[in-house]
Amino acid sequence: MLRIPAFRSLWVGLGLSSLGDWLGLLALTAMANQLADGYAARNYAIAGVLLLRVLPAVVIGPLAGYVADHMDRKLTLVWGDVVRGLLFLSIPVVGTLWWVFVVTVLVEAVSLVWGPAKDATVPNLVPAGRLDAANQISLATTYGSAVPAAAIFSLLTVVDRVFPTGMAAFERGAVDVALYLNGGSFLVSAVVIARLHQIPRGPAAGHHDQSAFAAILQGWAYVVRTRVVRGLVLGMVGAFAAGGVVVGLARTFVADLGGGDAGYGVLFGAVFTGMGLGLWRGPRLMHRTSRRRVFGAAITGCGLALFPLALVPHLEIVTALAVVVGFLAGAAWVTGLTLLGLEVPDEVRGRTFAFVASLVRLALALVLAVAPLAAGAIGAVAFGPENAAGQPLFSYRGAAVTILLAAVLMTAVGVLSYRQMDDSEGPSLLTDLRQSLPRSPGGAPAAVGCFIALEGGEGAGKSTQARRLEDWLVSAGYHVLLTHEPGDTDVGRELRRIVLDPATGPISGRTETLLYAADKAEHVEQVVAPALARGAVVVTDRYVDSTIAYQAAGRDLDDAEVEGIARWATQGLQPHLTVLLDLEPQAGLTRFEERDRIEQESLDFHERVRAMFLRLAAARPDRYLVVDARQPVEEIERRIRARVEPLLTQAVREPDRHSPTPADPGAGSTAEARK
Ligand code: Z5A
Repeated sequence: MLRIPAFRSLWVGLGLSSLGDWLGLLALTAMANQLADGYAARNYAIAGVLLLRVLPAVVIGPLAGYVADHMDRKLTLVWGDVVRGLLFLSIPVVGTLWWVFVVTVLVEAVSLVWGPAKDATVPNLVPAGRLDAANQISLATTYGSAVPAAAIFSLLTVVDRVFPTGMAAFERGAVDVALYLNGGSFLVSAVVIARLHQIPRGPAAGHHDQSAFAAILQGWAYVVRTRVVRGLVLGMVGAFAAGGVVVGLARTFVADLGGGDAGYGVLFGAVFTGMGLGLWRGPRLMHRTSRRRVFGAAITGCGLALFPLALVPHLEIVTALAVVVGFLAGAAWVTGLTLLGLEVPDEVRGRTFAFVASLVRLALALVLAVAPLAAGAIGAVAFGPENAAGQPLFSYRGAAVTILLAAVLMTAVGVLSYRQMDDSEGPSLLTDLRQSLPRSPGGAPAAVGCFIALEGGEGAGKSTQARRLEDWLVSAGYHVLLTHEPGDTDVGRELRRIVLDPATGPISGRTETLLYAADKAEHVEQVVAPALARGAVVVTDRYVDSTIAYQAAGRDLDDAEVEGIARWATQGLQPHLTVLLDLEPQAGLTRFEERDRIEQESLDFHERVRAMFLRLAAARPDRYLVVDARQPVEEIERRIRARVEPLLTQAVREPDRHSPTPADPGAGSTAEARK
């Protein structure tokens, strides 16, 4: 997508505006905290900022959509950025709480127009078929920029503390610097967008929003009638409400735990890092569980994680828990959105989305108003036996207690929505989740014998080292089987011909995977397993990692799926050691003149293969030896021997290497050469 220059420019503009937006939110809440006096007032000031961010959408959302549709789009985008930039720059200059509030409302109002104008522009810049991907990138950029914003904000506050003189020119130190940076990022974004000539002039055509009133009525009727959607909406609204409590009270909560603005920034970043991970990996992690179950379970889990978050008075633990809460919230969010898209029929989908969006904002606005009230009213709670200093053992301030209430709300909402939506009558949720967990890459090494695999790209020297290893082992009196993949069985030879002969021509990546898997199945069943059972040392030239590297990374297939197929084919049998001979593809390919089907692939293909080999090795250093294959043959051999030697305890060795054992009758030599 980013190879399309026009989209790339818009994306840069969006990234800068979003970064500025998040930085602004952090700076404004921190500033409100600085400008207000007293615990309750600080809570109100921060909640005021957050409330004013949400409220305009509820009140003027539909109007903003209308304005966006009826103004020149490019002007809207450029001036939207300029106005927001200037507004942010004015905050440190004016420096009063009421101006913070005014700017918050004005910035939000401008953003409400800017957003739809930007969304309407994307289809003009990218081909229709790539619109999905463009929207995904926009979403990831909008929310993902919260993480660098949090990092910048934390860094600024730390610098401010360590070198207070460095920011002496700014009245409120790091907060002012963040606001200037923020204003600047909007202005740069305006320049980037102004130079984009592909944006059509004039107002957007053919885009009409339904009135908020009709949307609410129709959406409401549909939601009330449909059980699943009811559960979904309940879950989303409940989750956002509970999330609003946490976000609204986070600054004072961090202060209660002894943290400052840097701690607040880190906590903020932790939630969004978790959320990003949840959006990205959450659904995949629970891929064997029905989406409806995942949704309810993730919200319940989120609620449960909020309990220790509220109760454990350590900022480090709270930050770690924030990642978990963010992850589960992200997983619930993306699952909820997908479910809305899938479960709600086309003709009411738009209205339902609009309904959920309004309801969520309303809920957010309500809790942002009520949470600080509750926190302020609760003040402090202390109970339990007194310690030596005469203080009660447990003592919590209003923010923690209110977050605890949010935990109760979120857990209850999660359970309720799970019950409304559960569609799997058979296995329990636990069984479902257990089956979804990523399994250890399948199986284990054999109990007898010793299994060594040599892996690496073309020309890395596997065959050379395999032969040398065999010679050394035989001379030491071990039963050795030297074998290779593909093609060391009758069926395998046929399969090898198909997959490697250039005359085969192009075949689908999946077909290729299955052909290699069939070769492996036969290889393990007929050759490897029987030799290991005899106590032999089996040295194989290539094994499962080759499939993950060539078929998954090379052919761009899902690595977990390809690995699953290969592990299934090999009955989970793993090598005791995999020796990876690492060599740049360019160097390896020059070691040959003739090229087979795979060797003919592009350099990029071989680079991906190499990266995957290295990744697999990095994940299990105990089971891998990575050797730089540019070294002399003898040096590589020495390193392999040193690593293999301690692994030979389970292998059968002849007392007198010149006399064959009864288990291997007839063999004058202990080597079984097969290649
Ligand atoms: N493949 C797959 O896609 N999926 C799978 O699951 C499996 C395989 C199992 C099998 O080809 C192809 O199948 C392979 C992956 C794919 N890709 N391709 N193409 P193969 O069995 O015909 O060949 P290979 O496994 O790729 O090995 P190779 O290309 O023959 O290279 P090698 O065994 O690593 O290297 P070598 O034969 O020992 O040495 C090559 C040359 O380099 C030779 O002249 C040596 O003298 C020289 N050499 C060796 N070591 C050195 C050092 N250290 N310095 C300098 N020169 C050296």
